[in-house]
Amino acid sequence: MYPFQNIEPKWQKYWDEHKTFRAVEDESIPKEKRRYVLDMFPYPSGAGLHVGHPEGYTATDIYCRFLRMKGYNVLHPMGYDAFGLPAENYAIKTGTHPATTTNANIEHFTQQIKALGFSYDWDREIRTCTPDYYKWTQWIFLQLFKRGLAYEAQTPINWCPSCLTGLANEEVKEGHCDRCGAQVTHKVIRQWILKITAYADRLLEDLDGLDWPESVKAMQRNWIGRSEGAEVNFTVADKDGNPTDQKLTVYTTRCDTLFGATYMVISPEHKLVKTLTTAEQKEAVEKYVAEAAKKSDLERTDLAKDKTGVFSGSYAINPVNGKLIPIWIADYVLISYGTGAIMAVPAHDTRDWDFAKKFGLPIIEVLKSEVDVQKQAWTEDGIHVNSEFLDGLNKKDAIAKMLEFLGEKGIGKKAVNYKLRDWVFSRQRYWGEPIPLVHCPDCGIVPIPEEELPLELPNVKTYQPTGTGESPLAGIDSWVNCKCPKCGKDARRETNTMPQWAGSCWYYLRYIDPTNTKCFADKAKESYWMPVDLYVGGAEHAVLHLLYARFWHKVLYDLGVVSTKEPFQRLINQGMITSFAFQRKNKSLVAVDMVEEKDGKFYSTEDGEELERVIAKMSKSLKNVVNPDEMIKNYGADSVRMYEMFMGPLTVSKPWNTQGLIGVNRFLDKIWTLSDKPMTDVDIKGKLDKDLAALRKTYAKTVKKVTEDTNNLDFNVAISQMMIFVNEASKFDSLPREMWEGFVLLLSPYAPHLGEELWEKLGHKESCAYAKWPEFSEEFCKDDTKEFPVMINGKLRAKFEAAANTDNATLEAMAKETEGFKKFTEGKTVSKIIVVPGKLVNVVVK
Ligand code: ANZ
Ligand code: ZN
Repeated sequence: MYPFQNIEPKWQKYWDEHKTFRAVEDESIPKEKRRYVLDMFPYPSGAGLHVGHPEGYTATDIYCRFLRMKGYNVLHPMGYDAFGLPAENYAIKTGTHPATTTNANIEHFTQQIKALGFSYDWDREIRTCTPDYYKWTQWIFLQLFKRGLAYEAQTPINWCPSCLTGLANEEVKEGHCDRCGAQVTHKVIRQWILKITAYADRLLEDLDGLDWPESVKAMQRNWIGRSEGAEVNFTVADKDGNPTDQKLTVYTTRCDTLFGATYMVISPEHKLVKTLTTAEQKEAVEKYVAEAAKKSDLERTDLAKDKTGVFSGSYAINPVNGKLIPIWIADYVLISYGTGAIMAVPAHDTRDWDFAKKFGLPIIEVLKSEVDVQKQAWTEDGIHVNSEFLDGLNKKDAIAKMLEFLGEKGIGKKAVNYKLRDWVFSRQRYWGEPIPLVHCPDCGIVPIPEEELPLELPNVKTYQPTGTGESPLAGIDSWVNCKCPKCGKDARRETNTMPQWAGSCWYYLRYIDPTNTKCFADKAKESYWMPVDLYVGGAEHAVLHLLYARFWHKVLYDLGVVSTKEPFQRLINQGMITSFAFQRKNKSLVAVDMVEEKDGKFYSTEDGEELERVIAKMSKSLKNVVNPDEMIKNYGADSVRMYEMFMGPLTVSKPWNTQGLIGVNRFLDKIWTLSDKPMTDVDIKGKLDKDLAALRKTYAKTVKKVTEDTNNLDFNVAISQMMIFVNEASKFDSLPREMWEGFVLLLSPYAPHLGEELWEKLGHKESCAYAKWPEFSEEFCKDDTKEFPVMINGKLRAKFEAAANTDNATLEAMAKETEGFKKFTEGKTVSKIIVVPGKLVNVVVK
């Protein structure tokens, strides 16, 4: 076994001491020869590195090493997303300061990451929880505040009763806390909110220019959810059916169905609920409103849920036909979308139809339907009917005509709505960036002067959230009580902190200039490197981090402090690394330590049931979590790196199989053995004997393929090609030195420790990190071809070109395709074709 235990630490030390991968802003290198390659930085959890981390990190590392050897100036940094709840929850349990836990975890992570030999510029390491970093997170917040993009509001927000904190919409998955799984409730508390909706259109439009997976772009588009429709004002009627001054405005995407609007619905939170409720309905309405408040949005909008509602007692006038239509209150209409009120068209909307059926409201067909709308809703397109001036028109024309009608009457206009909500940005927790604002009884909310940043997180005695909507910081009087920066009178600090997303919204900018004390990044350096050319990370960040970071970046762009509209030009999502588990007939999974293998079959050690091996997520309970440390210890970092790249294409999900890792380790062993062969000084571009010429061809193909595949991030394919070369080279007693050097360089981004060691063994005094990437004439890739004569009855009648080693059947077929063959056999019978392999084709005709 090759001595990776010695080689790997040796080169890691070398790179560290020589700062081999330090990136310098060398102005003589033109923009097109610079690359910024970014990894999603990890949250330093107590569990340490997962095998999923090195997957993306190895991919970018290979790519960066390749680029450097191709003469690019490469920025490739690493850091830690270090604020977050786990450290704080641990602090609650043990009293250990979150900073202590976080720093210990970071030490562990760093040691693990360094053991994999990644070519990061460690001088640029950042941690989002250090004051010199979050000083700038706070600074950016103040810029948002000063531009009116951060505002305070008492709003019902998603509240996790277990984490005791407010959550952003993005942190709620199907009504549950994304972090702990508890059912999310609503709570009205004072919040800081960022106006991401002000950027909705730009966040949408600029997606088009990004080289991102279509799936991620689609998720962002859906999340932003731009909807084009109309706002229509209905006049509320008095009890005699006469118009009043009161207006009710609805949002609809189908104003063309107005003739089919048979009732209206307002949300239970709508501000007109009180006004519209008549004395007779008061009791029922109040009861209903109280019930609705207890439900989550999910429960309320679930299509399958039984519709509930209550009549307000009031009517509105349908503007197109003057008919009186009842106004209902129902919780399937959300206050947070559109105007919180709708016109219901039960014939053509499923929710409205369910509701109308339940409460006996009229259903009027206005789109020619292929079903009986009294029996079910028709929600597809149809020509307009029962709609007077719209009859016979299609959807597009009818909408246009209706908009014209509404415009003329001054009762409606085009409107755009978004699903995207403003970002609830404050957290009632300790371990985050303090929000740098002061509440002054006279001056209101006053930002802390920028030169006083960072506003440092004070030490607290207890980390327990108060649960009242105040963070643990609220308990430290000495910190909370302060002087107003504007008038100097007694004031109080804001005690909410920022969410974990804040630090990761702009970390890629800090890497550019991590120690700058004057600004978050020097402008010249920023434009030297930005935008990020390649960003690799997990697919789970499609709408959270990747949307927030784009938003902040655009704000910074508007401030003129960054030079690009978008932060991440190209994005790649790595596939998930899964594992195996074992399944019983009843589909329940058995932990791997309860399984024994006999003759390739698997059995439960408990009861002997035969089990099926299936692919499953790694989980503690299935005991199938792969520990990267153990793998590095047993097989070496180069093997782990190369195996993770060899498992399959970068972007697909694939199961870990230690047997595969062992195979890759043997491959590296074989390379080590090869390096002991005598190296000759043959000129590999000159004339070679047959065997060496064949090896040269494989080498030429290997240079070509590994170059292309590495550039395209098709690492598994590149590794296969290296394996082909090594197999062939192993058959030789000696190797041309030039060829071996070239191969070592091709290998070095993949197995950098072994690469460096073999490079040194070849007599080089310097690291191969910046050695010139091998090139080799494509001429030599070609298979040797030769000319095959076609003899017909002993006479030369045709010739064709084919590879020398072409098989007989192919040669015969090719001979038959020649003009000469066709001409001289026409009208005759071919009685025999004899192929002399590698020489000629003989044809006998009669
Ligand atoms: C009449 C109508 C007729 C509608 C029809 C649909 C089909 P998107 O595309 O998602 O924007 N709506 C409006 N505000 C709502 C709210 N706050 N809560 C629940 N539903 C609301 O959906 C817009 C449509 O959803 C609107 O168009 C409205 O119903 C409903 F055949 O108006 B429509
Ligand atoms: Zn003041």
